[in-house]
Amino acid sequence: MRADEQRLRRSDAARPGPGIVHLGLGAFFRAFGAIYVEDAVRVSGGDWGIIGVSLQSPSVRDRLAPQDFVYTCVTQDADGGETFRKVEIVQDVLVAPENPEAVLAWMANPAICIVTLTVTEKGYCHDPATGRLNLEHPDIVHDLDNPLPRSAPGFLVRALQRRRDAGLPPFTVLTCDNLPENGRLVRRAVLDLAGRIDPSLADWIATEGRFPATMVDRITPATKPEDIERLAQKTGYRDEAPVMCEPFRQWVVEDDFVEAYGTDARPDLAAAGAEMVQDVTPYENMKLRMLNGTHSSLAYLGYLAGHETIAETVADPVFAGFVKRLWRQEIMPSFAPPEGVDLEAYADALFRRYSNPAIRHRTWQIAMDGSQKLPQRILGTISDNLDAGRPCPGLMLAVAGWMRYVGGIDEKGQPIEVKDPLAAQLRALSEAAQTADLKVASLLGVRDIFSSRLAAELAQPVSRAYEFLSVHGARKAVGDIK
Ligand code: CS2
Repeated sequence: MRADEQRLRRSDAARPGPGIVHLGLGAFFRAFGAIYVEDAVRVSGGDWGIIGVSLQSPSVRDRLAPQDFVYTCVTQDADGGETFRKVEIVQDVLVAPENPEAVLAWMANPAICIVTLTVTEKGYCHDPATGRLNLEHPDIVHDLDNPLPRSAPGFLVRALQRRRDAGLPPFTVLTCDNLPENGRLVRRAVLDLAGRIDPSLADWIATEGRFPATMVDRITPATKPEDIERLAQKTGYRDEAPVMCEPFRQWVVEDDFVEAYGTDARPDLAAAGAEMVQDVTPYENMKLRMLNGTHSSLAYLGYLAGHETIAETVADPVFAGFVKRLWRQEIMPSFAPPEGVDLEAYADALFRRYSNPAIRHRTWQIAMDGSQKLPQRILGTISDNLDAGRPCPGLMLAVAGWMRYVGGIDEKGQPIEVKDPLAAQLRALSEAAQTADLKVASLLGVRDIFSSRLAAELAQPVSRAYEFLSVHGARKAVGDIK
């Protein structure tokens, strides 16, 4: 840190009291949910300060604490313009493994009315193929017998238990993760766990608890060290925890919050631009399939073709044509859009967002955790296309691309650092099989990802795509999809 550099400091503005605990304080929520909540408070007031919780690592807390939990949200336009916003809504950050009791105490605090989550797809400890809680997950096994939990479902259940025992209403559980019917999924996980700890607690949560579904959208690549240095040079102050994001943001929220708090159950999110609706499903399908489904398809095939970022991938005319065809031929026909939404315009806007050269969103980052992402992003669309008798060679190629990727060797024979809860199992399955057909059959046998019905229907087309990928490479395979 240069001697003349000032550390980012909190302003003298009045701090709203805490009203929200957020589990999983990563870059996305700090560029997204925190912005909406701060805007809602600016317009309509309310004690909606955020207590952040990291469930794994102390790094975010260690970066934010010296600057009193204030940080910069850097919005990056496609034409190179940037805006810097100082965000002050986060009031504290706890590290759960260091002090789970402190986390539970905040979640059981009467001032807290909402617990939001961005714990990624794997953080719900559920079985992706069924949506039910994985009772063999090591953190769930621990949390069943320990009042001081490790998992997100564990913290939700134990905190709700304390609130029930103290005669307090529950908090609203507001998930902000990219999962279909995310509210119902986290409710199911909480009830599955609570039911095994105390059935009367599960009944209370089922009756009094609220788990609204939401659709969240803002492209927020991981912050890199060079981002921190460049920001310091541009602004003259040092921020060790900035977040980088695109200008676009969209939050669609099921308006179903704990009734005991009445009109004070939530911040005025609509005043901040969120859409409060009765049913998020059409918005979820649109976003998970049109954005996340093509994100993952481009991530695996783009990475194999040697493209480092999404912007570089869609700058390649072969991939540009591929993704535009994916939207129109294989994804848009598979679901009913939200009322009044023009899917052609939505797809065009997505392409412009992907093309933003300022957003250095790595294919490797999006490729993470594919075993937890594929079902809702790609396999659901394939299933619906198969039911409708609609060919979907592009999505089959995307699945083959994922299979090549988890094999751990790229097209130049270099190792791929595969980040996935099932990485070791997937690589072992791939290595143990000698032919394309056998590799595909082995990976299709992972029931956490592929149902037996889908595995049977994917075997032939995915094997063919995998074979072509192995011989001709990703760029030619993508170019041949018509
Ligand atoms: C991305 C998402 O990393 C990924 O899996 O597909 O984080 C994506 O950037 C967001 O859902 C965009 O809203």
